[in-house]
Amino acid sequence: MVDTSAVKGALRRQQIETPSWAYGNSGTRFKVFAQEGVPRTPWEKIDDAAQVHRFTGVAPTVAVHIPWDRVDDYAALAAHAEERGVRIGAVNTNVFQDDDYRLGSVTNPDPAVRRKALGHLLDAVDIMDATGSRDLKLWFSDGTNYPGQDDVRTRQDRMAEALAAVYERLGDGQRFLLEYKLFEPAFYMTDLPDWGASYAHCVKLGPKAQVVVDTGHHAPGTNIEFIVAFLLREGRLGGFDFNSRFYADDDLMVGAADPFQLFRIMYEVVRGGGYDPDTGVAFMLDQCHNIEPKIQGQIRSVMNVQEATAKALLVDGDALRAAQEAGDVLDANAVFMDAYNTDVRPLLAELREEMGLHPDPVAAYRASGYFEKVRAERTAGQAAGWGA
Ligand code: PSV
Ligand code: MN
Ligand code: MN
Repeated sequence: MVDTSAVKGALRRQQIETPSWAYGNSGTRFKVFAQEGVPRTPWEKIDDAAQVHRFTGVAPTVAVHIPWDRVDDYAALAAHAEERGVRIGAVNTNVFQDDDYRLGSVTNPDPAVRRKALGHLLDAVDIMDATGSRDLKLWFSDGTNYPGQDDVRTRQDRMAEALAAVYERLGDGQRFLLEYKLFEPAFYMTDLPDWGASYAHCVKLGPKAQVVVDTGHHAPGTNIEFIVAFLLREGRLGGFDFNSRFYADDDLMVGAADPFQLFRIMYEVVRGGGYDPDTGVAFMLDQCHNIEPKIQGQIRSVMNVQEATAKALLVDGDALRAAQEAGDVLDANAVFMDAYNTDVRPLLAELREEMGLHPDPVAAYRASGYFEKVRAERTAGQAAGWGA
């Protein structure tokens, strides 16, 4: 039997990080449907992120993305976050937007471009110093479109050199999370295409280099929970970028496409100790809300992660082990599925009330009038030319 008060205790201390870029106008490369009332500045993105925490109680940090969230004074931005009841989380780098990066950033054949990209990564660590962030998130769009376009091995050498320089620069209590992605924007070969490549670079460098698993960055059918179990066992799972995919890197709301997969992932996290206090596994969202309201989309996503976590915590470990050791395939599977099939929404509603929150965060947010208020302010500002 699973002790539900222990489950509630574990859920109470959950921390899910939301991304600043989810609050602004962003979307697919075909069309961004601009929404009224979205934040005009990094300060306003933090204001919106604070609402997600206010109504869920489990989203106390917000990731920033440089230069999208460039400000003059990052310590002031961190202070603004604290004032709103949240903190700045991971600093995300951006070496994929400038024309200079046509042939790559840190793996570019041109040493001047490589220096520029590395300079940006090192500047991002300065920002971490100012914000007090622990994590630097590194995602590279680097790769090639055509066989023979560039030398695969040499590009690995360039990648290793850049990562070593960033690693060197990390201070105490700082680490980098190295992301991988199968394809896009590079279509023939990506320089960090899978967890194995990220992992190998991290292992060479040391414990401050960790792998981040973006759930949208794998080939269809990939067993992501195996990757999670493996990385945790090796002490190299730095965290997640959660989102859903139906086809490619869709960046849809986590738990929308495949809630069962999310449950299986969270089960391996719990099983591997990744949910223990101070484990260092960062639970981040990396999503875009192109057609749905953004703050509500984030609240819904946070709730989806909570539901999957609750189900994972409800797996009866003793019963599961007993069935596994007895080689009872069907019983073992039944124990697992029992947890997945449990409706955890009443438990979460109860937990929220115990935390002093409304049991239905989406309804409470809608009733709060926050969005109507900021939409009026932000639209008036835009009309008067006071925008960012
Ligand atoms: C691009 O694929 C991407 O979605 C990566 O997952 C990054 O984490 C994110 O953009 C933000 O840079
Ligand atoms: Mn990501
Ligand atoms: Mn992505």
